[in-house]
Amino acid sequence: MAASKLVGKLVSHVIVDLDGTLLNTDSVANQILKSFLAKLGKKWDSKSAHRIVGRTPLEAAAAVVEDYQLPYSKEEFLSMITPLLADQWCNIRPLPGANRLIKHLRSNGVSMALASNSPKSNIEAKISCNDGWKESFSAIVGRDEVEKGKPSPDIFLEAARRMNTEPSRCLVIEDSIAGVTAGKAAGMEVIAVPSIPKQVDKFSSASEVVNSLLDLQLEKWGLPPFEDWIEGTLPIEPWYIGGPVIKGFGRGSKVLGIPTANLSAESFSDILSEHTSGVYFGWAALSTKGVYKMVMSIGWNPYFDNTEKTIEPWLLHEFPEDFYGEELRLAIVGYIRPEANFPSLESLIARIHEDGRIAEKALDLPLYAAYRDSPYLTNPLPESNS
Ligand code: ADP
Ligand code: RBF
Ligand code: MG
Repeated sequence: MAASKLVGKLVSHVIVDLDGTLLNTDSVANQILKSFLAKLGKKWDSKSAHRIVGRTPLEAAAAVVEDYQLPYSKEEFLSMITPLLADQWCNIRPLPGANRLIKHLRSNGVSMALASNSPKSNIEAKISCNDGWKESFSAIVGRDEVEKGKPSPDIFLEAARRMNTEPSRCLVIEDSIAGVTAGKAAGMEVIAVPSIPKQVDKFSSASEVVNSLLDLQLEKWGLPPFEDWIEGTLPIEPWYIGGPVIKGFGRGSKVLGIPTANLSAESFSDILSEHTSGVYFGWAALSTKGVYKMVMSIGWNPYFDNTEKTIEPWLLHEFPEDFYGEELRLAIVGYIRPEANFPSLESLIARIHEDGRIAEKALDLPLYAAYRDSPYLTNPLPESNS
């Protein structure tokens, strides 16, 4: 490994946060708050979600009580919402790359701790829902086991102590600003994986900011590298979406010379909240035409700074005409890179063409080629009842 590749100090131990870093807690918490507030005749605005991320439960409760002027004290509100959350703990899904990270560190014998602002009993309940997680951590530290929660360094210092190591030997992985502050205050290297999009500038104190756990390059910290990348692609657990092709911003063909057959992001908000933004690839079926190779971006297109998340599949085939309204089904089988900004339109276009070549080639590998025959793509469309 070239020394120039190292971005920070060499580490030997990893400390990860739980909610928002390994688990998609926000998605479940948002659903619960939404229905709770609806009963009070109030509308949950996901934009205030940033006031909750990375806070202790009581701080988060205080923020909601204040934002929505609820007729309860923060303690009362917390005691009402806690059992609703506890009921849903096993419905909280691991974030993309969480299982991969845990398995990788464990199989390479790297000691790993879990450090969370939640009480220890909540942490244990949540991780017990995921096979192999509890055994993978050599220490688990909850908010109730130290004097002060994040952004104070106590939780991380205690985690290092229980792993019998120095803080300077630890790498923290965190999604929240409070967590990044805490890790830095503990004298540790910190990788930020922000839960809230478009807030990257707020994480400038982190040693590095990555888009998702899929983008971790552990060799930069002297840790064993992931070895599952194949020809510039990362195999993922396949996922499937489909629907009628809708009108996009009208930019793909016109501005980039790259048409993208957009799906309605609104209709897939649940499944999209489970997948991080980025460039993915797979197979695309058009009901009347056939199955084609496909590369796509999901996200906010940083170059155009969109306010909406969009799904932009580019089918790697020349079509004589548009196919708006036609049913498009996608099997998404691999990941290429995070969405990025580019200094010029030409460099964005060049990068998308490179993504296309990577996808084109990778999809011939048996590992990915097998999904061309997925029943989801090849079965006739269900009869419409309408
Ligand atoms: P929009 O912003 O409306 O999505 P685009 O310029 O991105 O417009 O063009 C996308 C449309 O072009 C698709 O909806 C589809 O009908 C058509 N199209 C033609 N060839 C392709 C292709 N290879 N991949 C995706 N869409 C294509
Ligand atoms: N837009 C970006 O701003 N940054 C990207 O990194 C990016 N990557 C893309 C990769 C692929 C394979 C495709 C098809 C599109 C990508 N786009 C990206 C989105 C592109 O800007 C979008 O399709 C057009 O803006 C059309 O709306
Ligand atoms: Mg498009």
